[in-house]
Amino acid sequence: MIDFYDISGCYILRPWSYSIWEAIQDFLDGQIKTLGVQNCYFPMFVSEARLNAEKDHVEGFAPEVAWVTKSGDGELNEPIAIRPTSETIMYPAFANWIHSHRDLPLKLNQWNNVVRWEFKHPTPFLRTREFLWQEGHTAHATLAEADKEVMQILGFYAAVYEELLAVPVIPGKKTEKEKFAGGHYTTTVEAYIPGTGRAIQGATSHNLGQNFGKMFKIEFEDQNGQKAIPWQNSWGLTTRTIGVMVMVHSDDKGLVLPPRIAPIQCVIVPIVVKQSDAANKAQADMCAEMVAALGAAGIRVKLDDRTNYNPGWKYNHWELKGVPLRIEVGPRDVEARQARCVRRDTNEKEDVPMACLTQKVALLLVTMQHDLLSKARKSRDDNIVKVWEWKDFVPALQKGHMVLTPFCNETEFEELVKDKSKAEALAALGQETEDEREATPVAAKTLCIPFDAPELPAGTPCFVAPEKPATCWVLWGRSY
Ligand code: 87F
Repeated sequence: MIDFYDISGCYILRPWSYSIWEAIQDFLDGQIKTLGVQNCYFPMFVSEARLNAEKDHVEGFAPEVAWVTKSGDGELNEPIAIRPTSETIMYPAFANWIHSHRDLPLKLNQWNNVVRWEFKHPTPFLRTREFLWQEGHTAHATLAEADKEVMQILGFYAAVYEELLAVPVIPGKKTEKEKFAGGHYTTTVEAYIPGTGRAIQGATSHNLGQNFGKMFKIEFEDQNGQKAIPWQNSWGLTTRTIGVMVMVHSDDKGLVLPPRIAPIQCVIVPIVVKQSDAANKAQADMCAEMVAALGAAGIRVKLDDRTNYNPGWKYNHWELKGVPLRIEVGPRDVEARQARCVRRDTNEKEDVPMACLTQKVALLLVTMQHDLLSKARKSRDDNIVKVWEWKDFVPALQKGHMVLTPFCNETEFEELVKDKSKAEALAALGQETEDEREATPVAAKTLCIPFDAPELPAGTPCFVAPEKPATCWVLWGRSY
């Protein structure tokens, strides 16, 4: 999937992971185009003046911005930043392009790379200093239209996770503390990693309000001839998706790839023995017949007929890579015109007659896709607990759970929960402090206010400030 590189936080994406990214791109690109979004490309460099044009937005992020200060031996007249995101790069152009309500909606997207010079411990896919993503930026005449798009995009992101990657997600709204500071509100899809008991933000879709419009003087004349400021959205999904998928499905033998995303869905391994030339030919012919039939049915199939590796080595190799199905073809299988199919996720084996191989493989792939999602959903759901009182909160986190609580939804108390949960967890570990570069902090964060939350009975107290009434259910967790 990846290889290491001599700059901390940067990784090489090898073809096996890059082709997964291409499949995600194909899917999502098709979805956003149904909304009329167009792809484009803006420069990766941004001047200091532009980057700082919207203060709220850069504040807090400033330490992560990487700068180019030299060319060759000479200093540049002005340092140039490398994009961490493209709001400040794109919106001055929006101001030039938007004059009338007829210029709206404007819906642009870029598939590009961005750089965020983080100091927390890097992790392949999950936290890298350069990453690939798409960033969508749209402008609308009305708030209602912008609101609608925010949710449509969030639905596409949920579909990338659930339908392609077989990873269940929880859609919701970020609290004021966790939202994108430059915007109006932020929606998110949150995933859960059973192996570590941690949550992870999957992708975000923001309603930016009119904030950027004001800062960048984006104005249009509405249908009544009045000057108005458009309502903007921005939304992004990154190569982190691949990391989440790996963490959710893999086992001790290696990757387990959901069939829809697997670069190779089915590998055929002939079991070679000492036999007559005629028998060898019959075996090779049957393998070729299988490749042709499966390929014709649109199944991504590979024949591993390398002679310099034995079958056991090949089984291992393809298991490590996560190929969903292995088809073994031994001499007796050739005589019986059948083949042995082995599922990567369950190791279930089944002898399938040639006559129905294509149908059976297609069915197994669909079944496996479905089973991976169900299994992940069950372990996710088994790890969400409701907590009503503070005393049960940190113990639930310690067990690797995500915690749903009634909450007053005030930033002050969100900060209190963060501090208190950290202090209690460190005390339980017998530790005084935590390294601030820790990739996996012990404090609890709000993940989201789930859109699909249980009913909150009137008068329910806030779990951390019981003197206050709760206003919503909030999902908390230790996160990446
Ligand atoms: C790091 C440095 C400078 C995140 C940063 O979520 C600025 C930023 O604005 C920054 N890290 N952000 C927020 C990005 C918001 C938004 N941009 C478009 C997205 C999705 C895609």
